[in-house]
Amino acid sequence: MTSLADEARIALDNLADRGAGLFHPTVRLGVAGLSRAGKTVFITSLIHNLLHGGRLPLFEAQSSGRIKRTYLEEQPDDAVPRFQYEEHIRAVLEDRVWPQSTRAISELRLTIEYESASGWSRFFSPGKLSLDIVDYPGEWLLDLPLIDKDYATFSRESIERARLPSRATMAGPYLALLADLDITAPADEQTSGRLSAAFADYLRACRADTTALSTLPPGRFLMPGDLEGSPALTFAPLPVEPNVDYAKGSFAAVHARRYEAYKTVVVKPFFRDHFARLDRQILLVDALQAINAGPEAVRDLETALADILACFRPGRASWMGSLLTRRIDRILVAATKSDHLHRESHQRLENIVRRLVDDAIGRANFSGATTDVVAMAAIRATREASVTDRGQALPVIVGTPIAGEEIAGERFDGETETAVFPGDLPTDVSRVLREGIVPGRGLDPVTFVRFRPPRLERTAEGLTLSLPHIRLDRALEFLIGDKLR
Ligand SMILES: Nc1nc2c(ncn2[C@@H]2O[C@H](COP(=O)(O)OP(=O)(O)OP(=O)(O)O)[C@@H](O)[C@H]2O)c(=O)[nH]1
Ligand SMILES: [Mg+2]
Repeated sequence: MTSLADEARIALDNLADRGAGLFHPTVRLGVAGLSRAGKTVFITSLIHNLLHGGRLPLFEAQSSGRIKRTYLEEQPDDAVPRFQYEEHIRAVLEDRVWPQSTRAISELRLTIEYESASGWSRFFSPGKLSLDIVDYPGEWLLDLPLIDKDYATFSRESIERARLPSRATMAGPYLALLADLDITAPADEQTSGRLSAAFADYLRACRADTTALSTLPPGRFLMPGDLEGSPALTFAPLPVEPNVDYAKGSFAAVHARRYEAYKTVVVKPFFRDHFARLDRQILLVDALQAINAGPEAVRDLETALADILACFRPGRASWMGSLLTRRIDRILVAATKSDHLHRESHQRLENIVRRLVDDAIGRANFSGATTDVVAMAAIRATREASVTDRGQALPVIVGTPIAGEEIAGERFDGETETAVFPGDLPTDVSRVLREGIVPGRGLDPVTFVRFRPPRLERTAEGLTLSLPHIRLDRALEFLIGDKLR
């Protein structure tokens, strides 16, 4: 029933989108990425660079001077809050702090007026393209793969993962509760609450910086929003058998029902209202953090990315597939924060991420969609330099580490600029996947300190220059360049 209604609604939405599109072409750009991957920063920098004519040599429409005007417009969806661009950009430019982690969905429309590249189209009228961009908490993305998964499968996978060596300690309290539980006994709310809380605590522990694990559904357990404490969030994976009818009111039956409710009230609306209407997709990946945390984190990231990519082009037979009347025709996978590396390592980072998503892209049958991989930094917080050590020139990056960050026992105050030797990424990609980067073997972890956003230089006339970036222009050209011809 829900599904039929959903389909009708999507079809209508898409018709409305299309109808409007005839007069006024729009591109709905999905910005996906696990939490902290850099979505909000990417959107903020993209808007700023387009609004202020940033340095974007590889973005042809801009570099050739064909863009006449760029402005923010009222967004098309009344029920979605506006992306707080002004607030985010003020934080970055004036306070030099990064935007807060995102707690809810928001949207913005950016309109570009341009002159067509071909003389014939120019004859008619100047072109106009609206770009609708949606931002949301990265945790929610982890939920999409649940849509086509029943409770028994979700439980089996979650429990297997919780027992992995890297996770078993963090999952200890949850696994101990499971060991004492008779899943066929009548469910009581206290026990259910304890199970669900122990499971959520374990997911939160997995996400800490040092472990940096990625595969952590359900996403709302990490970022509950206004659903905190509701029954749809009060469940946990239990060791249920597939295809068994458990007695009504038993733990197994109650938790299975709540899992289904979670999918219906949380996951499906998110997919329906957002993902089913996208034209283009950028998937941001913070591979450096995973590489620094070790091979387990890298493999975990690989699994999470494969699950996510599969949702971009689901098969027609699935619930998700049945909703899609539009198809994403371009997917860019972007390794973010490459400003933590010296230029020499960018290609290696790109290769590593390409390797991570290659299988998934092959499997997901993206025929008809163009895919690409790029190493990027939406906001470049560092610049490159070299220092001479015993007659040898070493490449370094220079930036202002965030107050409290440490390298080799030295604590930074948030004001002092520092040169950091960024370390090398290995050329052998399979080695990263197998062993990670092992300290003390010539492959030191990429020294990982977080830097403050850059201080913007001013021209002699007092104008602030646009936000520096790495290959944001290449990303833009891939994502919307063809729509501005
Ligand atoms: N140096 C550098 N750091 C970045 C860049 N992009 C993101 N970061 C860092 O990564 C953090 C997370 O970026 P966000 O854009 O907030 O990430 P998000 O994907 O929106 O995260 P959620 O909202 O939690 O899902 C920031 O606070 C910065 O510390 C970048 O281009 N360069
Ligand atoms: Mg965000």
